[in-house]
Amino acid sequence: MKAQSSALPIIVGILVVIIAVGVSVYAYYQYQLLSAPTTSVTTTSSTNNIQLKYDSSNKTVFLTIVVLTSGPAFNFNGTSNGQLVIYIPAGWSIYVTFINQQSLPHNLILLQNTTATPNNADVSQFGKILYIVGATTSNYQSTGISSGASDSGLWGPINAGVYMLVCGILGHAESGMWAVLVASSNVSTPYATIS
Ligand SMILES: [Cu+2]
Repeated sequence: MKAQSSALPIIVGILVVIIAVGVSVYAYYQYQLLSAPTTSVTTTSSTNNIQLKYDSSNKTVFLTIVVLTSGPAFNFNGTSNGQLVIYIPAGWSIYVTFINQQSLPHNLILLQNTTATPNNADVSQFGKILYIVGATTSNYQSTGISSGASDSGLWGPINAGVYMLVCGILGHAESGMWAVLVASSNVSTPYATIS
């Protein structure tokens, strides 16, 4: 009995350390995934914000969206259901790099959405498709990039508004594969948040 009672705090301590390390690695990985090389780097005032790389002279934000094998099945950078919100200055463009690490194909669409959340298997039923990476306007419902592949595109300039980033393959956005993009004149430095 004595050996058991003295071992318990050690086991609990080890578990706490393992969980803390795991959370830290996960947070750092998400930050890295949202970062891409560019000519200018700057900081934002809030420590909770994720800094994005951008080139202010070209009014371009560099965004890397990765479909991970960990986390929610239908995810962008490990997030789902609008958890990821990206803020850019109105009138700027996005150079997006889309990477799929899953065996299931996926694509990435900038949608001028008309509903707060996806409510149809076909993304064109709740918004207007503005830009696509990994598919075309005629095959986005079934076509994407395959495992390990990446594709990129320059989207914009993007007018002030609130948009959705979605996967266009039937049912994927409805299953959680969507994020939010806000273009606003109130934003001077691009950043992102994950709730
Ligand atoms: Cu998908």
